[in-house]
Amino acid sequence: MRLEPRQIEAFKRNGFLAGLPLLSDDACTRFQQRTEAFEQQYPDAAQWAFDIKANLLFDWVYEISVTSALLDAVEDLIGPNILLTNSIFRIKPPGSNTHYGWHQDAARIQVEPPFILAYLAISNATRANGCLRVIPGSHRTVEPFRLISYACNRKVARTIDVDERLAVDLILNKGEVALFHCNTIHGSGENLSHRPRVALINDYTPADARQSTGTGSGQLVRGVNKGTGFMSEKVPVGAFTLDNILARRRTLMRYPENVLMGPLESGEQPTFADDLPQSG
Ligand SMILES: O=C(O)CCC(=O)C(=O)O
Repeated sequence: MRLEPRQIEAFKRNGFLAGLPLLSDDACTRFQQRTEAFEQQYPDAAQWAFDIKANLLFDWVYEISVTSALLDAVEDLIGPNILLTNSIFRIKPPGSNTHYGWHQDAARIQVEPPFILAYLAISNATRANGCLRVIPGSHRTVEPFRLISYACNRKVARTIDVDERLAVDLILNKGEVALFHCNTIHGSGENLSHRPRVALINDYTPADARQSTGTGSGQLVRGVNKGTGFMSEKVPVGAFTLDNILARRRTLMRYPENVLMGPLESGEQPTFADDLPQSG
């Protein structure tokens, strides 16, 4: 599915494009069922396995992320050589107070040319369940931020000064996708509804991009990667296998400075959460 010139212009102007019907109902339902089955089977692992680079762990995350209609839209914004550099689950259970303060994803490590994010609405995203909110036009500059502690021993940036009156709610139907620039200020509130809000958020990076700090890595999902900036990652075979967990671990040890984990302090060793499944 190709974007129209007016949609590309709107993205350039506002830093986001919402409401693109790119995923089938079936694909979303299967995805949600697999998510729930994994949470039931591995309740402890879900916290880290659904976080950084889940696309290296689960073949079904990789598969939904390379849906051709979705990649067509991504290609229209960042060009033909595309890396999937991250997938994270963002699930807000009914009534949960999970919320995300205002931030820009490329605040700590800048990426040039910039990457884009795709919010895949696996369930409807509404005001009541804490849909994504964005500040139009905020993608042009990186704003001052502070660091806060986050799950899995991570630190994340939070933008200091945001005029919330400008915020736009990205209300989406199940199967719709919102695309936004890596510097678009965004955040979201609590889930006050009685249903889960389920989303997958993917980063798509031009293969010739470079990071301001460290070396990034990603799976080539379209075109070619000459390896000038981002290193190539393997495609997972199966879901949550030992091979996949070890491959993710090797990647995060070798290229620890990614936009989610941020730059290492001098002498700091990379840390990230994982665990090996217990053998029967
Ligand atoms: O899922 C959301 O509403 C926002 C998530 C987000 O911005 C993040 O994880 O950085």
